[in-house]
Amino acid sequence: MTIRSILIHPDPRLKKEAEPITEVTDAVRLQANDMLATMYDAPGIGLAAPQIGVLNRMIVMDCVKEDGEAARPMVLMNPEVIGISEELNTYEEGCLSIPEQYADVERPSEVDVRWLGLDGALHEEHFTGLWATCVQHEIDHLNGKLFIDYLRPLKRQMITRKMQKLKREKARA
Ligand code: K1U
Ligand code: ZN
Repeated sequence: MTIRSILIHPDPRLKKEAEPITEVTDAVRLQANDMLATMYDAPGIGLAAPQIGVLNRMIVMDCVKEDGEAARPMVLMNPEVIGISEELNTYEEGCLSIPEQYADVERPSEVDVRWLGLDGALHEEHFTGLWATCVQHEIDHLNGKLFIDYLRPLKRQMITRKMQKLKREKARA
């Protein structure tokens, strides 16, 4: 298992639409293990393939936060939202590609999602709470969308400038 580096915004690879995965190969299984290891190491509750510079439609998640509750690592390929609740929920989101920046984002509070699993079968699940927020945030990554794209242009610009500065400082170090 390899911890992959996470791209920091702004990066053109974070703005691209990712390609569907057509077959569950050894390379795909390796990518899933690397992504889970990278997410837990960060630490984060989700990660999408474009964030490690791989432009395919794989996301991983584990939103179990309670101490003592069993972890639930999930790998979703080609995930599709097939139903949304009318009710909305606001959550202060963060992003591993936009470190230390947080903002309120409003999204449907519950979603139904269909995806291809590592077992080669199609799965469907109804997500609520943090899982619903996280799966929508990760699917956005597959479509080149970041949580800051929901913010007012001025706030988005401010965060982008902070990230440009952070990247310049990291490059110098
Ligand atoms: O996609 C990502 O960048 C990962 C991101 C997922 C996410 C967070 C919040 C709302 C929606 C989606 C993160 O995991 S940021 C880190 C984070 O939220 C966290 C880290 C450690 C413990 C608990 C949460
Ligand atoms: Zn993110």
